Amino acid sequence: VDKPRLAVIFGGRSSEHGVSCLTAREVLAVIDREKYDVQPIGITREGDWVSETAEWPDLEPGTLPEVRAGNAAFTWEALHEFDAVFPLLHGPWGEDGTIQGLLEMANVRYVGAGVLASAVGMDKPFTKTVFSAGGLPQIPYVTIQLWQWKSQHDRVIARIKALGLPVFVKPARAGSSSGVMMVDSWDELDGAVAKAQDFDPKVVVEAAAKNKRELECAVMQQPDGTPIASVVGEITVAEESNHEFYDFEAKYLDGTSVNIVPADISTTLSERIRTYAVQAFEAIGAEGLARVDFFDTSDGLIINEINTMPGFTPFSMFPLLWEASGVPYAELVDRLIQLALNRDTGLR
Ligand code: G1L
Repeated sequence: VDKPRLAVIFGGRSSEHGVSCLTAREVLAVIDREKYDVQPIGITREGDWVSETAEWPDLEPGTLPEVRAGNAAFTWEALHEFDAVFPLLHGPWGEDGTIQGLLEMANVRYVGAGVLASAVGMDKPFTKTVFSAGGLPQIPYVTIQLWQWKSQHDRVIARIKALGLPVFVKPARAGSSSGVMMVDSWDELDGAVAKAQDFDPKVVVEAAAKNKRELECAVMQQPDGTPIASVVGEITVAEESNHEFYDFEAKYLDGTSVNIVPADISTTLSERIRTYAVQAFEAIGAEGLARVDFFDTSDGLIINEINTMPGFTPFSMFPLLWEASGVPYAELVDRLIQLALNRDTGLR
């Protein structure tokens, strides 16, 4: 019997290139080669596609996995030869859905969310619109299109000031935290918006949640398609970090955060989060997996975002949450591959 042929695609032009390579190494290390024929495919920082050997990254201990630019070029036409693709990358501008669109065009099944859910999940204002329609509780916010900032400046400023200080200013579609600023005096607003606009002409300004705890929940589809929620985890700032009130920097900018799994919260709160996480998954039409992030604030529980391409090393929150829910990393990877292989696309 032929084994299913599986491609793992990693690297890419985004700032997450290195993270993607590290993640691919971990995923490739746990895929059962008795069960699947595995082809690693790298994308260089310049955007060139290369076939890697089945043994990639095949490294000296202590060196970092990299895409080997000198290898044979991989051409998109070859994608349809695979039974499933594991796309471990973000679009170059964080505008996701692009790799999924390419895989749709190639008529190949893949792990994770489709074009629409991937793109919605990457776009903060659009996610908020969909979450509102799904009845999920959110923090007040204002979306600024570049043209509004230029031609309706005063009106936009009035709406932002109604949020109250402090506010967070964020590019609408930057995958990571680049271009994100906290504003605690209105004089800083113009500068912060200009900075966010360098990353994306569309910007969101959000009210800052008070006394917040950041809680995360993982969702994965069962073989029958039902999405189920993991235990809940918390992200906290490491004790030794000397950030005073810029917890934000510690958590998002220099990685001094700590994952606590499961979070020390009440069963009531945990159950509400797990229910909302599945609702959020359904609201955006996600497939396969997603991580859903919440803030528990003095004004109540708020949903922050959904990530259809979450951190995925064995030490990232999504795998840790499943590990604590009884699904170890290798099994998680296998379940996601099986979901992709069995996906009923209706078209093929
Ligand atoms: F394919 C999945 F499962 F949908 C998937 C795709 C991408 C899961 C996780 C990721 N994550 C990443 O690619 C990254 C966080 C390593 C960014 Cl490059």
